Amino acid sequence: MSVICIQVGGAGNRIGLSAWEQLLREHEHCIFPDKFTEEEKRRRFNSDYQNDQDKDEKYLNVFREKEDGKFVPRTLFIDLERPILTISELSDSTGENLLKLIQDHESECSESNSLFVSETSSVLDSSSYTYANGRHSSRSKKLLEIAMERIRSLVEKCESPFSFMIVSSIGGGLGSGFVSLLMDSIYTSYSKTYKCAISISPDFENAGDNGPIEALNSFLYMGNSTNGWDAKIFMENKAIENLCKKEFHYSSMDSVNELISLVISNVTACNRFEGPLSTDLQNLTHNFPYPVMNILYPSFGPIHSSMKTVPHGYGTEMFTYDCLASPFIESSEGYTMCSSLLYRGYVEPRTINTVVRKLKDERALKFCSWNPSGLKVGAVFHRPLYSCNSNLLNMHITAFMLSNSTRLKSSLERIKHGANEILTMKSLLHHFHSEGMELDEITELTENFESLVEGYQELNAEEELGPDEE
Ligand SMILES: Nc1nc2c(ncn2[C@@H]2O[C@H](COP(=O)(O)OP(=O)(O)OP(=O)(O)O)[C@@H](O)[C@H]2O)c(=O)[nH]1
Ligand SMILES: [Mg+2]
Repeated sequence: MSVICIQVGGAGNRIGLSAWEQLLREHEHCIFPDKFTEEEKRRRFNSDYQNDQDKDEKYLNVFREKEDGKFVPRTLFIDLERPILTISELSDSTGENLLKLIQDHESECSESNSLFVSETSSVLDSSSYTYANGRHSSRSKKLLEIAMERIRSLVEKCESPFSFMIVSSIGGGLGSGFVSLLMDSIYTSYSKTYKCAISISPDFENAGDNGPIEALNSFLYMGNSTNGWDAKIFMENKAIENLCKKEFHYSSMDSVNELISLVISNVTACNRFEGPLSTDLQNLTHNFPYPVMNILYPSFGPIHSSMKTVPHGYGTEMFTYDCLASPFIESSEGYTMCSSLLYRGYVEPRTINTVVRKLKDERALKFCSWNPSGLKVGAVFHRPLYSCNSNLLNMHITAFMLSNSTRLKSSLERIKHGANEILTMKSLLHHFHSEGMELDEITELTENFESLVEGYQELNAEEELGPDEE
């Protein structure tokens, strides 16, 4: 199944670029076969583990081959202004190859095939800033019109069934308001297609004066979560920063974006690679006991500094426990409703079964009592590959997990707490109203958010009280 990945807003575009660099690195030998010797291919791409790897065409689910034999990512970059393409401090030659791929495409394609959607005509202000503006301004409506046309064109170029993925930071006006408008529009036009949003919650507690608005934007965006999209993969900048600080002893936007790009690499891995336990994006993110509570947080491991060497005797079990110990939301206790675990690299299914049994026996995942076996497992042959400038140590196996857990209640409570300051200030709500947002809409989104957070709180409370046994 092809994946059309749409990045929105400043953060969305930066993360998107980092993610596409990651995807290109993992398929570079197929896109630029002449640049690699057979030996390099074997070393970099684990081809020992897969027969006829060059003939594997699953990468065409994310890269499209054009009539002239060149490749282009199946993607759109949406922002009010066309982003300036720069590679991050952690990039290597793959980053440069990605820019060249994109620039070549842009110089040759017609406007209707451009990967960039922007609307710079009428208004001077280059920021939408609030959910209300991002969703309701005339500029956003124009942007939506162009975006939907381009999406149609991307869809027409999918030879196989396809799915949508949207990436944005939900603290920005565009990343929250415009994205919710776009999600509604995509839902209306492609109701049966699988759709998943990757939503990055900003660290609004440390965002200074913007903090309360960013929290309110996130609140309203999450309140729109009953919009028919199949799953929201949710993570917090602060938690990811802390993971960087813990292992690399520093954190930067690039290092945070690198870890987020690994989420995108992992959720699409089954659509791009073969494996001994095959599954796909839809299967990994689609077993919610309560359809409205369809939020998943990622965990990934091992996150080891490239300054280290691979610890001796490191096995599948340790990779798995490393993954569990590195959630991309601020950690708290909770009960898991359902989760999916994905191994990358060469792992024997027998070993996976042993580890999964151990996880269950040790109750390492603390499942809700009514769904003690809510774990799906997948495995693909190819591990993620890191840039030579990366902070991350290349490992021969990685583990990635998506979980829907009552742990998410703390994240939602944080957003609610941050947004409350404005929700109780009439003057600021009036400001949202003046940007085109009806008070009824604010009330509806508030109620949706409240019932979402209450859902997680109630399930957590029930488990704490109940006969908590598997
Ligand atoms: N992870 C990550 N977060 C970022 C990045 N840049 C900004 N952010 C966070 O995301 C929030 C939203 O910023 P943007 O993505 O620039 O906002 P936008 O979606 O473009 O929306 P407007 O500019 O308000 O129209 C910021 O407050 C930051 O907390 C980035 O590169 N990576
Ligand atoms: Mg912006």
